[in-house]
Amino acid sequence: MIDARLSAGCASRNTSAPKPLARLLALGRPLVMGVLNVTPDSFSDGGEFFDPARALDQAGRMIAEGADILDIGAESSRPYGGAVPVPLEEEIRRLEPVLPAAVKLGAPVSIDTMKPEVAAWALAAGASIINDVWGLQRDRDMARLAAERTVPVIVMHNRESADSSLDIMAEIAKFFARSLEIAEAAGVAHQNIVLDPGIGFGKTPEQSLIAIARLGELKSFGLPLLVGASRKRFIAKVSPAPPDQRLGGSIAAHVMAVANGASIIRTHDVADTVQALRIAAAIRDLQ
Ligand code: HH2
Repeated sequence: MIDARLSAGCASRNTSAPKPLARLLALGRPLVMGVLNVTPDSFSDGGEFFDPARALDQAGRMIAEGADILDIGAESSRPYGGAVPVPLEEEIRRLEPVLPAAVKLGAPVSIDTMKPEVAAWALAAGASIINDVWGLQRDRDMARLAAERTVPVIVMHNRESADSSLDIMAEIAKFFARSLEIAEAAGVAHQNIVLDPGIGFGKTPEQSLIAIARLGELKSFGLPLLVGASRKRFIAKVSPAPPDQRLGGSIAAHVMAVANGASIIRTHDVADTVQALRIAAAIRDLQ
C-alpha cells in the first residue's frame, strides 16, 4: 500500500543521504528549530505567513537569526482544539511555493504533517526530517516512510483530550514505548528518532508544566528530546497574556527544558531564543 500512496517521493530515495540532524546534534549545544506555519489559522501567528513571499522572508530571517532547522507546516494542529482539517492536496498546494525554496536557503527542513503522503512529497522536495504530532500512531505509513527514506522522525506525544487524573509522565512514557515498537517494526533506526512530550497537546496546563519540570525522566529512552513550548496556552494560565505576548514565558520554559535535557527547542521567536540559550549556557559553563 505504501508504494501506491507514497509514490510521489520514491524517485528521490537516497540511502546514502547526508544526515544533517545527526551532525547538528553532535555540536553539543541546544539546537533551535524555527516554526514556519503556512496556514491561515495557526493558534500562534494566525495567518501571518500564509502568503508564500512572507513565508520565505520569514524563513530567511529565522536562518539569519540562528535557526538550525526550519519546521514547515501547512495544516494547523491547533493543540487547543478547533483545527480545520486540510485535505492532502490543499496541504501540498500550500507547501509547493514555500518548502522547495526554503530548502534552498541551506538549513535542514522538517515537515510538520500528520499525513504520510504530504511527508513523502516534502522529502522528495528536499525536506530531511519528519515531524509527526501523532508520534507514528495515527497512520502507520508514516513509520514505513521514515524507514524507507532513512530520515529522522520527531515522535510527539499526543492525546485526543486532556485528562487531569493522569500521571502525565507515565502516560508520555507509555505512548513513546508504543511509538518505538511501531518504529522498530517498520524498520526505523533507533538513532533516527527524536522524542517530544508535546507541550499543550492533550494536556492540562499543569501537565504541560510537569512535562517540562520532569523532562529529565524521558532521558531514559536514550534519544534526543525536543520541546516546543513557544507561545502555548499553559504560559497564559500562569501569567495571562495573548499568544503574541508570551515571549518571556516561552523563553523561561525553553531555558528550563534545556536545563532538564532538551536538545532541540521549537520556537516562533528565533533571535530571542538563541540569545537566551547562549546566555544560559555561558552561565552554566561557569558553575
Ligand atoms: N507544536 C505545534 C505544532 N507542531 N510539533 C512538535 N514536534 N512539537 C510541538 O510542540 C508542536 C509541533 C503547535 O504550534 P504551532 O505550529 O505554532 O501551531 P499550529 O499547529 O496551530 O500551526
